[in-house]
Amino acid sequence: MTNFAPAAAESTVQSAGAGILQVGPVNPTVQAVLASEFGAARLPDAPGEREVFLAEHADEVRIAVCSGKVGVDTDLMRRLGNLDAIVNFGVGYDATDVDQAATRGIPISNTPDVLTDCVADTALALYLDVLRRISAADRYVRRGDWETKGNFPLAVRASGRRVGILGLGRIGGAIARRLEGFGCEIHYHNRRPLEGTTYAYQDSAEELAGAVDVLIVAAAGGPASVGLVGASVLANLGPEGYLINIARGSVVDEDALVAALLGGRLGGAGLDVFADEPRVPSALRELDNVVLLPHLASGTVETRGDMAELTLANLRSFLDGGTLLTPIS
Ligand code: 8YV
Repeated sequence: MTNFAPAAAESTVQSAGAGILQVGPVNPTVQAVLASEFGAARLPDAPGEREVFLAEHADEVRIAVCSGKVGVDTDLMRRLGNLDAIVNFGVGYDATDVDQAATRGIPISNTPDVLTDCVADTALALYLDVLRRISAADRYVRRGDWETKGNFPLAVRASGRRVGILGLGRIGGAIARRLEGFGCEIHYHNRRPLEGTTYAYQDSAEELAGAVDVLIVAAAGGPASVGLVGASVLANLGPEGYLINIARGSVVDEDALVAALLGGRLGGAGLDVFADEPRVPSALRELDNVVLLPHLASGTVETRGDMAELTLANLRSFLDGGTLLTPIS
């Protein structure tokens, strides 16, 4: 690994034989430590340079460090024939070929728990914003419409609603607990009902949407959840219904969502994630009943710091003892 180009220009220390590769952009703290402490290389983004790099170094790579957004995909994993572990910054790892990793016995770590509160807070922020039209009202004031047009149109009540959580895991549960404080009636759908919860279980995403006023998507990304929220789910939510997504863009059929919003068949949406980030369908930008965020749910100084620490702790644990602290399963 000594021929690896260091991940940051200021890096001088090389840890010969560590075999650590940074794949795609990662959190700045993680990147700096990877370069300075471990002498890790960064996989070039440009296809030509990447090819040259892999031809020379692929077999030296033992540990790949990536973000949930880029991951280690099918082709790259195939090229890394001696890969021993994948250390993923973020709770979601759907950009990584999990099946290939499992087949080859390559463990993957993620960063659960430390981001649960911030992601749940963001879901609540979107919930309140979409139902009470906070961003739209802010635009109304800034445009001077309050002075020229009078009072802002009435919104709908956010407290006491029926809310469906699609994916009642750690983050879904934290969202539900927050909504209890708003007097909401919680329904959920998972692959199977959970023991020990009083929330109402619904057998499918469609049934969940039909039972609630607001559907909050908190399901993990990956092949099993692609397009889970499609036209039929949106139809069941209906023109008075709202969709919030803080999970992955892939869980929602984005074309069906845009069509439902444009056709007035859905009341509104609050979205932190999209099918092809950072590209957001231009039709959505025109709609006043839609709140759009740039995938920032975990984006606070404290949480990103905790995620960086946990990522590096996983890396050190694997280097020291061959085990990951927070493996995905
Ligand atoms: C991060 C996320 O923005 O953890 C996740 O799965 O979506 C976010 O917290 C992302 O992982 C950064 O790569």
